[in-house]
Amino acid sequence: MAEHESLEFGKADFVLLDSVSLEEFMANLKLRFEKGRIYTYIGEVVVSVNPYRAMNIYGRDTIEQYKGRELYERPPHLFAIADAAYKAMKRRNKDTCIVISGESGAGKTEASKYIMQYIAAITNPGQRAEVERVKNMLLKSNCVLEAFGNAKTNRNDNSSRFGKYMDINFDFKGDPIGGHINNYLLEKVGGGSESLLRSLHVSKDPTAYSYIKVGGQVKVGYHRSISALTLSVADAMKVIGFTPDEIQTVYKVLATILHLGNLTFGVDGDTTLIENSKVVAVIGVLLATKEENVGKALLYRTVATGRDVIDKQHTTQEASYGRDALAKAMYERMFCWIVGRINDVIEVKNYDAKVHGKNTVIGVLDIYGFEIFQNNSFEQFCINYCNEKLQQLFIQLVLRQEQEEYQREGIPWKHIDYFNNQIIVDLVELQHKGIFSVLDEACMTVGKVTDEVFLQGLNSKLAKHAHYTSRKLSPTDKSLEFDRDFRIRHYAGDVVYSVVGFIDKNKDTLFQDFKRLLYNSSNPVLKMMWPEGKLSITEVTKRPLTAATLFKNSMIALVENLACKEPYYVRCIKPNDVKSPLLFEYERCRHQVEYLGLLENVRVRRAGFANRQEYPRFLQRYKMISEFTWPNHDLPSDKEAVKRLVQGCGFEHDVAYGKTKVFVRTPRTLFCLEEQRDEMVGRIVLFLQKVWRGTI
Ligand code: AD9
Ligand code: MG
Repeated sequence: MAEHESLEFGKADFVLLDSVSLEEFMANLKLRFEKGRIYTYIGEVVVSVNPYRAMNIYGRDTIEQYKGRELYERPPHLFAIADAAYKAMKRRNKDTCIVISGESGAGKTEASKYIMQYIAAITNPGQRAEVERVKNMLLKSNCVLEAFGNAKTNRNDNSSRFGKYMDINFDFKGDPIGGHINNYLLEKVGGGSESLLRSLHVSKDPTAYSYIKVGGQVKVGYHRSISALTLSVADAMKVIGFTPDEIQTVYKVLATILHLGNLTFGVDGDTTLIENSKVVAVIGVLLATKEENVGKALLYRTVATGRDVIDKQHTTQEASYGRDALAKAMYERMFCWIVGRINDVIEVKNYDAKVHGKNTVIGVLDIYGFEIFQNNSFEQFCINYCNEKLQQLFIQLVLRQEQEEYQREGIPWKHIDYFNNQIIVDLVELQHKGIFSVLDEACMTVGKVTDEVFLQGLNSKLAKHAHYTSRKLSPTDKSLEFDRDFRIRHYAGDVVYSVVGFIDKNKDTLFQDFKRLLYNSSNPVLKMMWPEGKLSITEVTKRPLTAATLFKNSMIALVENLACKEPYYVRCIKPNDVKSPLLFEYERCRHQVEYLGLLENVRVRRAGFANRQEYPRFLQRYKMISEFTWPNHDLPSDKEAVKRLVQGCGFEHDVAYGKTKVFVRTPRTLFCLEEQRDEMVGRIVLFLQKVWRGTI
């Protein structure tokens, strides 16, 4: 029996469940996980459970099994979805995207890597050198971005601290010719790693740097899994085309950041001063700028008052704040610069659409998953908002796509309801009333604004919102602190956010003096990272957009971009919190199944049709099981021939005939067809062998 029908491994498609209940769904998910079947379909959606162990299912032989096949012909796999996206792109000239979602540690990044590997493996059969080069760049760029953009959190040892959307462009032959990466919000606070230091050769003693405290909480994290600049990453950078100077500059930026963390400030009378001036000298050398300029930027701020420009001295507190902001900004800027350089190298070149036809795209989205920490701040708020947006897109597209196809093909359809999370998306992003707007407003307020003022703003604007609360609005709720916390009821669960730091993180608070300092460096690479340092103090008038607004705009653009592509989904589930390959924590998994809306997904799918295929394709695959169609039919159309075939098998009740496609309601029918086909193919082969041997 084919594996997809074997009861031992459960149902390969949740649509096949005898009845759609949470219990049945969970029982199937658990059984399959325990049997090492980590992938299961809901129609064309792949549900994946993180196995937390190496699986022997990604090799060359497996790739060969999935190449060019239809989804239901093989056991569920990421490769099948990658192949489906690729086929849609190649056969139908469609731009497609693969959206990978799930909470932190659920396996999104791993999935995105397997998908990329699959696409790389099945393309360029002609071994064209230029295509090989592009493929190599795309794969290598992943490794570099991960080195700088991932970090250990308490949820995931290799957590993506940035969101990544990567477009891969294909030529008319279906071979990759380039790509483009968009990155979203690099989180600037993290844990600590010793390996950074080793790789930087700055000091063998990690405790020598206050930004990195081994095993402890860190103020500012640059460590990423910064074994980052280990040789393999530097190598990958070299292959991508980073020059030795550029790589050196990256080292220097990282070293600067570490040294900055060690700077301490003190006072002498009215004067703020740097206590360890040797460090300033080191930073001066690293940044290729004068030591006194570094010192001045750290201690003073240039302000324009009317026509005068004066140097205003920082308090020690302001100076420490500036120092930390500089360190964070340098890391972020470097990361964006790296992405930009990679894009320069991988962008499509020399492709003339007039000659070669439109180039098509597969986008792969791997973004930070929904997360709840002990202390949730602005970063978690943005990350979780992003997940709300993607959930909204899923709702719209899964429904829209189904409905549109039935309409096009002239097949009747009944509507199924989802929990619609639009209300939460609005709570965050709505103009004037949304949380981002309230935050921006607080940041515009003249004078000293505090995070508490922001919280008061929220309380007054959102008092009646069903998904928002705070201690003021709900005085008996002891889990919320006065003047500090608010709680959002997200689609994926409740999260308490602390407002501490929201205002600072939202403003672009890097003093202009630092931008000028870096722009005036005699290291041209560093200078390039800070173009706005060119502006003199009197020229800087415009307030930069806030982090919230930038993030919101980038999310809206992302969703618009995804919405115009044909989407494929991977829904990742994290089976336990202890990274165990054996443990299926029932409650934890049930919660994810619920908030991901997987059950509704099954219902929509069952109400509709599990499979649809164009008539000629259907015939080509199954014609051998009917005497009317084998080896050829003499009916007026392929549609008529398919009707005869289906009648002959007794499946009419399960099938509808659209204009260009036949729709099969349940996967079981499809599996039956597959089995009959297997049997016939077997018989035909046997027959041919006999003919060959002369025994017939
Ligand atoms: V986060 O939102 O970036 O924090 P992800 O990306 O969802 O998260 P990731 O892909 O990094 O999670 O997976 C976490 C860990 O699970 C990996 O480091 C692997 O150790 C493990 N994992 C995930 N998927 C697989 C797999 N298919 N096979 C084996 C896996 N191990
Ligand atoms: Mg990740």
